[in-house]
Amino acid sequence: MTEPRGVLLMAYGTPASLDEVEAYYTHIRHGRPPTPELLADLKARYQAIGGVSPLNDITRRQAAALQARLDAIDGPGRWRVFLGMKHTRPFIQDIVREMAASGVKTAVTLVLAPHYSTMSVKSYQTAADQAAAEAGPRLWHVDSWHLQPQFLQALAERVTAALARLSAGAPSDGAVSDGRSAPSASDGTPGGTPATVIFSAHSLPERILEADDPYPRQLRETGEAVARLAGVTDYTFAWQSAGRTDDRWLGPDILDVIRQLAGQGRRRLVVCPAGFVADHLEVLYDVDIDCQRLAAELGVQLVRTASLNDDPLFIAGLADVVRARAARGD
Ligand code: FEC
Repeated sequence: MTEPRGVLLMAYGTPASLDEVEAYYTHIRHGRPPTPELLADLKARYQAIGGVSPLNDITRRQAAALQARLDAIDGPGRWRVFLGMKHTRPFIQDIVREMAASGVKTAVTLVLAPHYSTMSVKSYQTAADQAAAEAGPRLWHVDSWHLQPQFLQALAERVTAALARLSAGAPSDGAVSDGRSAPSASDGTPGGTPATVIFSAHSLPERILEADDPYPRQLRETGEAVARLAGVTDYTFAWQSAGRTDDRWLGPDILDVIRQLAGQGRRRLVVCPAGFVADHLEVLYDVDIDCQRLAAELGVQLVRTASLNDDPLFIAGLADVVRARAARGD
């Protein structure tokens, strides 16, 4: 029988309870414990989204769906999907050792983040490489998949659905709070106010630009391709969720972009967090609470695109990425 090929799926990870937030935050900060103020602020954000983030559950569902999709294509036993987290258990390093111990000789690695940066995808790969240096397996990295066709299609469908919600005058998750009536035309441009789509991703320290990091360009390419597929011409880009550090972070920040668009008379916005593939804190708090609060203050209707989570089209795209990387080999 052919030996099973491994897939090392890697994701950010989230604390399982509020008690674990301090250790998680310390890990994110490379071992430096947060100040009491920073810790309290982060715990308050988790509390605001219900106490814990759904990220770990969703990530596990994504891994199971990827395994099922690969089994459906290549038959059971050909692939074994392993899941490792960057900042919580099961850590990437432990999972790489588990893979080696279970006899996996070669594995494709895939980060659940579409855009490559030395400060994001590369740091997952380094964690995996360091562990694999001890006893294997041989790792074939996928650097980025920001133009994968099914991923783009799934995002475009969500943009179209979000625009329809605006056009249908759906309640904007609390954004229209000043009593004005919601837009009612179906072409997305009632009253002469076109809808604007904001494609966003997690900000990173600006120093990534010194080494010509592809991260900003790849977000732009994703947004342009999704806009084309969805037939959208009015769109822009923004960075969100910048860390609470002294670094200069990539801008413009999404809150400033919302203010600027409102200042130009835009009253209907769609936020498409294209850098993320699941519901988690940066989406459920930073967009659904922070951006919505500002939109409400400004009298702007704002709808967020639904997250990809374990959407079958998206998972089929990930399976294609894995198989293409394996077919390429060394
Ligand atoms: O739902 C959850 O509990 C986890 C949500 C979560 C995701 C996520 C994704 C990315 N991050 C990226 C970069 C940074 C950098 C720093 C940083 C800090 C935090 C903090 C929390 C947090 N991140 Fe995160 N990130 C998530 C959560 N992130 C919580 C700490 C508090 C705060 O600053 O808000 C700054 C580190 C430092 O202090 O030195 C840099 C990038 C992504 C998207 C790619 C990926 O998923 O890996 C890039 C999800």
